[in-house]
Amino acid sequence: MKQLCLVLVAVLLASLATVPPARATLIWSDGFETNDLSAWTSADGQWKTTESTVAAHSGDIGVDIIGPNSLSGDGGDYLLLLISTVGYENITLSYWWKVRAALEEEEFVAGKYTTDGSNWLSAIPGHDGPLGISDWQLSTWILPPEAANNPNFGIRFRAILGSSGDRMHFDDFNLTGMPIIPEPATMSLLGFGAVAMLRRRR
Ligand SMILES: [Ca+2]
Ligand SMILES: [Ca+2]
Repeated sequence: MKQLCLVLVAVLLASLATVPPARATLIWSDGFETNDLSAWTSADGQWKTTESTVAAHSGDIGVDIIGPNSLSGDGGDYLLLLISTVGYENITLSYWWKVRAALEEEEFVAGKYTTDGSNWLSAIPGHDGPLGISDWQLSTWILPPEAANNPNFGIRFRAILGSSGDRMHFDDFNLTGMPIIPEPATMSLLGFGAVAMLRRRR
């Protein structure tokens, strides 16, 4: 009987060992190589793809934002993505950006996220003027727990640039998360049974 219990425990441990560790999984990405903004929910005003080695961090194409941007209504030109993160936790957004032509004071391309589809919260870091011309830089947003397993998650970039002398490029957006793995209830019960049997033997 003791041997049977030991075998049971060994089988249980082996089955636990074969459960793969959760890995960051790609939920959504855009490197703009299709030369359009179809991966996004919407893009207005001056948001466009541009095929040029200067505008692309990788491949041939990146997204381009230049002034002047709309100042009507809520003001600015918006690049918007509404996307469900249901089934994922530890949500992270990364992307590359550069300043092609300098931004002055009060000009910006503000990146924000939403967890309810309507209220927008600041992410770190922003792209606020004054900003000098720069090479490609990587931004990584580690989003709060409210962004996880959320059907109303979204990101947006709002551009307020004064003139055609203000310009930025973005490329290689990656939204990742860890798949939420449900508790293996049957396995726990099995383990509990094996331990209970061992205890009874003592
Ligand atoms: Ca690209
Ligand atoms: Ca300007």
